[in-house]
Amino acid sequence: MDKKQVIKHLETIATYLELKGENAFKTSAYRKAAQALERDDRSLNEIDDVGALSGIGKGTKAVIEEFIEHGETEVLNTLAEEVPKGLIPLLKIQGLGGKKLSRLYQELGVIDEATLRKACENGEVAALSGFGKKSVEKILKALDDAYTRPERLPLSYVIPIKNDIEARLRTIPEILDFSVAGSLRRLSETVKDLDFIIATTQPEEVAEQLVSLESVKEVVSKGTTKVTVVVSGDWDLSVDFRLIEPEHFVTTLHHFTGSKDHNVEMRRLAKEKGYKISEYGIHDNDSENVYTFKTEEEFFNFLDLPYLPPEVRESGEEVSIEKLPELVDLSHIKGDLHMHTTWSDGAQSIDEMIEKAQDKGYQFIAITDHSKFLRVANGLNEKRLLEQREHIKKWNEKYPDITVLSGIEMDILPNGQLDFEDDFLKDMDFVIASIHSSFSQSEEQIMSRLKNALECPYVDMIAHPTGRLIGKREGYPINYEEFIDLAVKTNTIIELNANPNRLDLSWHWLKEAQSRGAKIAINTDAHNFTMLDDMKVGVQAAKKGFIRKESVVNTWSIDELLRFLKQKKGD
Ligand code: DGT
Ligand code: CA
Ligand code: CA
Ligand code: ZN
Repeated sequence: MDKKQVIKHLETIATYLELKGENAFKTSAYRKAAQALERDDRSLNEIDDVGALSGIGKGTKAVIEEFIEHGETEVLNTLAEEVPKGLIPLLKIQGLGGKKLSRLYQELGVIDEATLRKACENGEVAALSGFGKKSVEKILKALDDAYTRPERLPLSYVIPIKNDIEARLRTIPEILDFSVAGSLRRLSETVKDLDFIIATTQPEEVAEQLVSLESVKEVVSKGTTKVTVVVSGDWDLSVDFRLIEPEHFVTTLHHFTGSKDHNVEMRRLAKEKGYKISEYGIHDNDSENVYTFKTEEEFFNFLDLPYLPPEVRESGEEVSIEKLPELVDLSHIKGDLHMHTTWSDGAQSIDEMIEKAQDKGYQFIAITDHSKFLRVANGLNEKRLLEQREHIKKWNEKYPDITVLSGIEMDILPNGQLDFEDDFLKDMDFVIASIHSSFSQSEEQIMSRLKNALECPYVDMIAHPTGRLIGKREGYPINYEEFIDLAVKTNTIIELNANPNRLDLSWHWLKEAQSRGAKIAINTDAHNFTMLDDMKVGVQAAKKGFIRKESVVNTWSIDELLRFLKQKKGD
């Protein structure tokens, strides 16, 4: 249980009360309590008595304590029974907050997607004061966007489903080995379906267990070599399981990892050498011999190739690369240069984040909370940032085995101004600049904002350079080449944001950035403990862009990194 979960719970109660049409006084008590927690710099564990915070009264204190102890509360459970279930997903529709939705519910009897559509189409919504024709159009468009399944599902949607399936597969004793394959194993940004390869000598038993997995909604086919099911969730997702005897596992895994283009090139290469590749192994052209392998590495080596990690198996070019350089690997990562704490909108305190980083064996991290412009995230002004710097300084003196950089994720304002003056920035250990506002500006305006940041000698890195959310938001328009070249010229680090929703810059442009001489940092932008683990996905995305170890600044030693940062400032 962390602070964010409590805050979210209180806000949910407020929203439900609002939907129900309760008086504003009651609603705002919960909002105020949530804000009080958000404003406080401590984590949940560090607050002895929540009732002592201004903004939290007796009633809300009791609710908070009940939630911390039981993970649920009587208040919300009761409200959840009173408010129609179909209203809740509608809260996510752009332009419909609790207040507006409450009126649609109270005045027009809207209780779910269908009734909302109907009320939009028959003119009832437009006739409601404060709504009008324009807002009806917007609502209908937003409904279409939210309820139409995209043809390909974003990575962030399928990763938890994959993890869940893997956890189940581990419990089936007849499964001797298994792996995800297909586009997800190659870390494509979006996927059509999931593919798993399973080694077993008892395919009937395994097939039986697969179709009875909890999340399975529909069985498309069930054989002894292949089982296809549809698993439910926000969207339906099809999953192919291939069942194969253990000796053919590696070649089957390679085959169904793809990509198709990679496989075509592999088959061409094998043919040149007098072989034929199939799921079952490598076959001699002029005899009955079939070679099988214990690892994919052996398989590649048999054809005189180095091990090609799944992420690079894409265009087919990878098969003919003369010498594959040492690509960045999770084991190379020595630190994380972008994370948030309870001082802004993170769930854990500075100390807690540092301890977690130590568990990961990191040599260094940067604490980079939001800056004052980002008020919704409780961004830090100069005064609070100075306080934070003091806190971190003391920490470093006490525990010298990990270096904690005093950083900031500073907003680049809509007019291009930076949120802090140079004079203030120059004493920070690590300055990130990023855009969180006015995404609809022209490419020219956006580029001029980025340029201001890049040209500031105290800005060390640009975070999530395009602002995209895979499958959800395109991001603001940037001129990639110009951005990369200016980053190189000014020695500014380009981030690969490892959050699976972002992967920003994308691997394609990272590859270009590396070839133009850019320095890259792979960071999680963690807002809680769990998100620190996104480093794994980030490194996979970097591999996909053929990013070498030395291009990634957080594979360097802390001394090397500090030298680089010092040089950049010009001292
Ligand atoms: P996706 O599902 O569109 O996101 O991308 P993949 O690569 O996962 O494609 P999928 O699921 O159709 O097939 C998995 C891999 O199996 C694919 O990358 C290449 C390999 N493969 C081998 N033989 C065939 C074949 O006959 N058809 C297809 N579609 N794939 C094949
Ligand atoms: Ca697939
Ligand atoms: Ca498939
Ligand atoms: Zn951030």
